[in-house]
Amino acid sequence: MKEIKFIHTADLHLDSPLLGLKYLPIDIFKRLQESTFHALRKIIDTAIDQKVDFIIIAGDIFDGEDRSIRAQVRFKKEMERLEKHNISVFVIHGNHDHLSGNWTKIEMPENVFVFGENVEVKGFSTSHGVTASIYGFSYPVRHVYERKIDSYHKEMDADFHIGILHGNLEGGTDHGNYAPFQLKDLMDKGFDYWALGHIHKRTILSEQPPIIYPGNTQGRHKKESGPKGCYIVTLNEYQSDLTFIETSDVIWTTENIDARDCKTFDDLYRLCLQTMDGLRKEGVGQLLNFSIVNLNNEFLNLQYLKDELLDALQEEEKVEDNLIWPYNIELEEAVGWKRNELASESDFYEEIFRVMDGLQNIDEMVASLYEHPVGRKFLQPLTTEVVASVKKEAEKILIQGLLKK
Ligand SMILES: [Mn+2]
Repeated sequence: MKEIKFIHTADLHLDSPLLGLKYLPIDIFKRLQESTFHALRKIIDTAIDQKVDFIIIAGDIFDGEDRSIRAQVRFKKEMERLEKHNISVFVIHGNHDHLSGNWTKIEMPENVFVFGENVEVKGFSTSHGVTASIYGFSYPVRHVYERKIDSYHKEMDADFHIGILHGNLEGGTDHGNYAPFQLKDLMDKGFDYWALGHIHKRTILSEQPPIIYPGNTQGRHKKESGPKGCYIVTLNEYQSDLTFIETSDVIWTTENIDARDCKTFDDLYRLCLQTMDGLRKEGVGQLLNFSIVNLNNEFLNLQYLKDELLDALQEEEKVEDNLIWPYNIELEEAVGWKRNELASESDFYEEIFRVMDGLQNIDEMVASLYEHPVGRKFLQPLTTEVVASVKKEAEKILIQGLLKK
């Protein structure tokens, strides 16, 4: 059977700073500073361990157009490790590490093939004689708005055809509309795989043929949350197989906490600590944003509370594999209200309470939940007490929501 196996990665942004963090202890700062390199090393370890035929890097290897020397040297070392294992690397450069940047050129070893500024094809052959044609181009300048997709054409007689493209799926609004394409453009080329880069959120645009944004390899700010990584791809004549490999050393997380039962600072502090312990994950660090809601109205100065709480939580944290670094706390107070006061003040609320009191068919309303094959396993039996507490809770959510507006 003809088969090839490779790693598809993109947007490594080596040496990128992580944004939105203040006053980090030096050893935590150092770990975060290393995180993009950690991801690179993980990719290379995986390639060697899995004995892949080659690696594709679909642009933005380097974060800045100056391609920091530190980043280039580290990248070169990792490429040399691959060379020792006879693993080739197919590289394109994207909008961040485009070819016109002002960078000091460091020669890469011979197993690294970098695509030029026009779409070109490179041939590859495995030790078993399975062949692939690999297509791509590097950004000559930062802004490439042309439809470069029109220059990709199936060439050469190969077992597999793979396109590499750093560009934007048209219609997405959050990213620079570089080298834009539509899904159909890629489909129509008749390739076996499209290795995309540019969008940092992992996205599978198509499964057959696979058209994939693997996302970046290490989140760099709050919005790039959750695990990040690359794909191991196996293609044969009949099917494709994709395995996601997590490469991020540190992930960005937001955790919601309901503080309605906390009466004192200590209660709140303990609840946060407990939550952090529940989140710990072997071998992965986390940058944590706490979103605390329903905070008791008796807490006065919220800014002070927030600063003190953050300090207290950070105080105990050591740089260990399963580090959790709370970097931000959002506080939202519960809205206080009294039923009879609201009802006498406003006809609208009086009407709501009248309807709530008259509700008889709560069990019908939640029936679909109780019939759900998975959901029902987690539910308490629908006793009179449960019905009453559901009703009470619903009223609370509704009124608090209305009062906040
Ligand atoms: Mn990028």
